[in-house]
Amino acid sequence: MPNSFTILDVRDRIHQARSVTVLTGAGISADSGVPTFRGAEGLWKNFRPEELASLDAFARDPKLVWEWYNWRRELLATKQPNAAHEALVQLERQLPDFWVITQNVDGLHAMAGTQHLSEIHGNIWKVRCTQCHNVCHNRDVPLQFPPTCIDCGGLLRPHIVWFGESLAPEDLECSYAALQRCDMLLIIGTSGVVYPAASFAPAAKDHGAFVVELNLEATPHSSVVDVSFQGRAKELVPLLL
Ligand code: BV8
Ligand code: ZN
Repeated sequence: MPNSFTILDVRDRIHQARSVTVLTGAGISADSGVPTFRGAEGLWKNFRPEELASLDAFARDPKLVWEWYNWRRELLATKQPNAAHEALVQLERQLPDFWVITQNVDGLHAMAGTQHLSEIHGNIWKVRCTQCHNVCHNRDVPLQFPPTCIDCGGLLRPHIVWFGESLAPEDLECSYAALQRCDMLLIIGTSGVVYPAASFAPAAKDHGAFVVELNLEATPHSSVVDVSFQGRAKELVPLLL
């Protein structure tokens, strides 16, 4: 799709929009120093996410899975939101109806101050009991193994949606409601390979939304969206203010 629009045209269009929804992926946190999943540095300590981010892996070797998440928590503990996260907080304050759907589990949108937020793959700073399903915040780095529930003594797991697990119904409801009501969808820093998030752009388009992609490179979304800009999120997103 030729870029007949400039990023400033998109900025003007956003400020006239009735409702804006944003879908973010690991690329928006890359500029905070958080490794992406599938980029060059995407290997998580020589493990592929699909290998360890699964119920089978946790059932088979909870200690290894917790070692991997402890490594990621330690890495994330020093990371801060960047100009892209902060620009989205400003947009939320300026616009009448604004919702962020993130695939990221790093908690950086919430840390930046985004209020209308669905963390559809969970949050690495939350743990869930495998017995009583109690969810609570936990920022211990490292979390001592085996982490046990204060209420029932059950083994705690990361409160994260693993491959093969369904997303939380309330997150799906919120996401689809935001995709259906928006007249503009921004897709920032996602490779568009993981479902159901990869189906959100066509869903918004089916409801007449104008869809914009911001990414370092072309993705499967690029042929679906109305306009695609290539560049770093921390440089492009602030131009929308
Ligand atoms: C589901 C938590 C229903 C983990 C994640 C077989 C069996 C079971 C399921 C499936 C199957 N085959 C397919 C599926 C569906 C599966 C799926 O989609 N698999 C893929 C791999 C094909 N999906 C699921 O399993 C989902 N559940 O479908 O439930 C169901 C139930 C049972 C059976 C069937 C169906 C659950 C998916 C959630 C998985 N959990 N995360 C953890 O983090 O520990 S997914 C993981 O990938 C992360 O959340 C991540 O956010 C997400 C997507 O990746 P991206 O965010 O896009 O990151 P990526 O590195 O890929 O791309 C970064 C992008 O940024 C790049 O484009 C790059 O160019 C760009 N970029 C880089 N730097 C910058 C930048 N852009 C701008 N600026 C920069 N500076
Ligand atoms: Zn419990």
